Amino acid sequence: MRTQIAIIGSGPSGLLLGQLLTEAGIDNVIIDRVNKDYILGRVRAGVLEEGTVGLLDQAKAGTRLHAEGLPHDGFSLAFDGRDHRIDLHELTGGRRVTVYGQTEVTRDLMERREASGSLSIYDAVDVAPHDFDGHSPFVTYVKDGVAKRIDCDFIAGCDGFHGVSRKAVPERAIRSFEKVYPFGWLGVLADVAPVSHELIYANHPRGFALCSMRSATRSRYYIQCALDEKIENWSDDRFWDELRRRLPVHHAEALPTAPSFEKSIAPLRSFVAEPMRFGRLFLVGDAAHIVPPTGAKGLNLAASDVHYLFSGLIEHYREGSDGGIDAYSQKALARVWKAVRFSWWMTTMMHRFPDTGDFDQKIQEAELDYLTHSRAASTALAENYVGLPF
Ligand code: RFL
Ligand code: PHB
Repeated sequence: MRTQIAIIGSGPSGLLLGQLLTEAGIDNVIIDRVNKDYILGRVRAGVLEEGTVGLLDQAKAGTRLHAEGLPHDGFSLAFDGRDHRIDLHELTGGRRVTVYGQTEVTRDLMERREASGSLSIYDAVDVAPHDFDGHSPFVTYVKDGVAKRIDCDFIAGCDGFHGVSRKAVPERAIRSFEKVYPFGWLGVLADVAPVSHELIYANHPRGFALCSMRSATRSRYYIQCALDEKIENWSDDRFWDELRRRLPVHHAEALPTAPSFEKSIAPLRSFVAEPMRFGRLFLVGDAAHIVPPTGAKGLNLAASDVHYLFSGLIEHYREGSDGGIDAYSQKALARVWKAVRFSWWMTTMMHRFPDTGDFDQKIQEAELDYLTHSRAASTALAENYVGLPF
């Protein structure tokens, strides 16, 4: 088989890139090692920047998002038993974020792809990119026991942190930067009304907590937990009790609860691989970088990578110029590092670190006090949270 762009990975970055290319008339094939239901079963991001929403519109996958997504004009930083509202809308001259689950983004993109007739191959085994250093790259995989090959012009490695694309690059050609945090997030999803109509990021002596949502009737909550915590030790009752303890009293008393239908623990990590292009292979999204979820940036960074790569590919096919492709890595990384910094900063400010001494604790308190009382500091937070320009 032959295509113009072979896309490894059918997560949000692969699907978004694929749909933008399809809409632009550029042939592409998506190959994933798991099936659609497995991908749709992953509960992850919930907050979309305006730029991400714009790209989903461009991919003609934004209709349901506009009907069902929840526009948020602000969020709360809770500490010292009180809420401190960050007014995103006012501080950024009218910008906002949209709360709409990654699962729904993925579903909308998959439906759009199916309607447009572009090919996706699921349950592919041993997917591997080849010869991206030369002019004739290809991807091999095994499907139903039969070895297959897709020849292409370019390969987009959209296969997440544990994918094959980054690993296919010779070690000497890639440099990685990593920070692993000494805690994780225990998250639950429950069909119950959110405790507040806006997100609450809480810093508490017992650890961080986040109150988020998926809709007016579905809530997503997280609490900071130890890395060796076992999910089976967390009954729903224990989770709700611990969450209540970390919230200001008025929220704790008002917290509606219900049986959870998803519960999982995610470790927190910052990771960047440089560069993001190796000949005719491009790394996109989590394949190239990971941020801790505190700033809600992972999915949005995947979207901005897609924007830069898509623009470069359009320039290549329509104008015969490789300027955009050549600039991809540098442009994407400039934005990635700012989001890595922001996510690290928010994580550091909002969590309790096991080895924090009295001095570090006082610095954290001073930072929160400054942030919530200085318009300049609140503005810096707000402009990063709503998303820096592409
Ligand atoms: P994905 O979503 O991991 O998709 C990669 C796809 O590649 C496939 N794959 C392979 N296919 C073929 N061969 C192989 N060898 C393969 N290996 C893997 C996989 O099956 C999969 O389908 O990467 P992508 O597309 O780059 O998307 C990135 C986002 O998923 C990620 O950044 C976000 O979920 C991060 N994130 C958040 N981001 C936000 O912008 N806002 C948030 O509020 C937010 N909250 C979160 C998050 C991530 C979390 N976890 C669990 C990591 C909250 C959490 C708890
Ligand atoms: C979520 O709703 O899953 C969510 C929201 C905000 C974050 C991280 C996750 O910062």
